[in-house]
Amino acid sequence: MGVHKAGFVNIIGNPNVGKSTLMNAFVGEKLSIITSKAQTTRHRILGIVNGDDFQMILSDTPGIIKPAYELQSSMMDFVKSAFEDADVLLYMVEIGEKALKDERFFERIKNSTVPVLLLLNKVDTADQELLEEQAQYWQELLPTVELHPISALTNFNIKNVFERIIELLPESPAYYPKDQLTDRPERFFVNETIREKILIHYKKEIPYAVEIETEEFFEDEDIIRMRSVIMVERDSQKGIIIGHKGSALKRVGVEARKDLEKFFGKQVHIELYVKVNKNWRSDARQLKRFGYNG
Ligand SMILES: Nc1nc2c(ncn2[C@@H]2O[C@H](COP(=O)(O)OP(=O)(O)OP(=O)(O)O)[C@@H](O)[C@H]2O)c(=O)[nH]1
Ligand SMILES: [Mg+2]
Repeated sequence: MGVHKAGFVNIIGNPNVGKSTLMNAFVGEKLSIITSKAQTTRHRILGIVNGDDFQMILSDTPGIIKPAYELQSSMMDFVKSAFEDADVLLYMVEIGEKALKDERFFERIKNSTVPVLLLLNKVDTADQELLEEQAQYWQELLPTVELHPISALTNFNIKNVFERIIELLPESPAYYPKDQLTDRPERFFVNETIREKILIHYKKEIPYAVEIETEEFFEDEDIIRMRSVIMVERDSQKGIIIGHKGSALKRVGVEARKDLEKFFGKQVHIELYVKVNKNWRSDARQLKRFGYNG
């Protein structure tokens, strides 16, 4: 019998650098939604990769920002918790970026007592000269940290980083059953899939004012029936979400259904409706109900 390794591998970094793309690449499933907009991820989401002699428990986290309202503070609490229980930290930056938006987080990375891998992402967008310049910049800022250029999108260098993480994992029995992929229930993925479509199709503040709650989730033999409510903060936002004769909302429903059918491997029926929930983003009680309690 060889040794068994297991541990928490937490991905942190600025918004939009590719944290969720990396987690999905490692897990091989679309656990985290991905869009071109910042603040796509709002929660800490576990993605578990199991092998015979290892269990890698990845955490995807929200991008680091200076919080302006209660929801964002809760998002940053998820990031803080990811510092606290990490066995390995993956600090992700992207080509062209200059240091972390929040100095205190950056100091924590610098002074980390657990191994940190600095992942320079999106190298598919850089030529050799830019890549070398960026690598040098980061290596000077964080001289003790191991740097790996990667592309989470094209899988460049992903396998090497994966193997390096396994080397760094502590000797430990598994924390979760070996067939478990995530800590999140099915409804969470329904909510997130709908939110992804809203991030993609609506402009400006709308996606940030939206929260989803799946009220019903019934699994039959050959179909899953679900009903979800899209909450917005104001009446005017409700109209925008629904669109002319319901066309905008319908598009969200159709696209979410397609993704969820892939995710669950089953036919899906989804009913969507929109409700105004005034200022939910700043209401501690509401936030708690929606699972933002850090
Ligand atoms: N060219 C390129 N684009 C990438 C790469 N990795 C991610 N992206 C793109 O970058 C954007 C953001 O990706 P996400 O994975 O959502 O980034 P994130 O860090 O999780 O973002 P937040 O959750 O908002 O903090 C998406 O449009 C991705 O397709 C990469 O290696 N190369
Ligand atoms: Mg994300």
